[in-house]
Amino acid sequence: MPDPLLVEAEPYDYGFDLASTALILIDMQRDFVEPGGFGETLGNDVGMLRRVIPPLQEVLAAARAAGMLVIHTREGHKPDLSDCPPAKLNRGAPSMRIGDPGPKGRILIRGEYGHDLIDELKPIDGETVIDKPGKGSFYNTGLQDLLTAKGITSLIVTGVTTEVCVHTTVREANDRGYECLVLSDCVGSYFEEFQQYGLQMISAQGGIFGWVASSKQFLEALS
Ligand code: C5J
Repeated sequence: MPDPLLVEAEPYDYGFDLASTALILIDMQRDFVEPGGFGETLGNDVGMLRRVIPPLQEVLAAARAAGMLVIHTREGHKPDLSDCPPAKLNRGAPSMRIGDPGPKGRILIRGEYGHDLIDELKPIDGETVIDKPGKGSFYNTGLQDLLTAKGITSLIVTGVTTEVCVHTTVREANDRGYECLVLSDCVGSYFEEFQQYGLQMISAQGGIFGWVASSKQFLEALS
């Protein structure tokens, strides 16, 4: 067994090997990072999330070059909304609800233009796209079976938003025994303070949910 690669991280170095580690990109969808989608209907400035795109492009290219398993997720629902609980549908006071017609198609509905992944981070052949109805990537999806089949025990976590789908996924993964490294500049929030506290919550208390490092620190370990 080769020595693990080491990333300088909080709260301490994160060790991983390429064969048992996957890069996961959470919900880099037009509905969250472009105007006219779900994120904006909730009153958010989607520009806040776009800053993750350049570092995430670099990480994605490096992970592909290293032969790592790459997984993308998309949050969204069936056109008949049968997988969207009323509690989710009716929550808050958005200008448009899930399923309503928007400038990029029906909000957060599978098959619609806005639901799809942004052009800058499109999957390539062989990469899995997990469609998820919830905030977490494990709930009601085939993610765990896929990771088990591929022998994956560690996850490099990126995507949006830090305190919602990224956090929920990291918590779900941590409870299932996966070792998660969250890349601080490759996850984004509409709220600056949630970004800071969201990251601190992961690595605090000796790494209660996992580790946090920058994309630069991760790329240094890969090189
Ligand atoms: C949200 C997500 N924020 N992908 N979804 O509703 O974080």
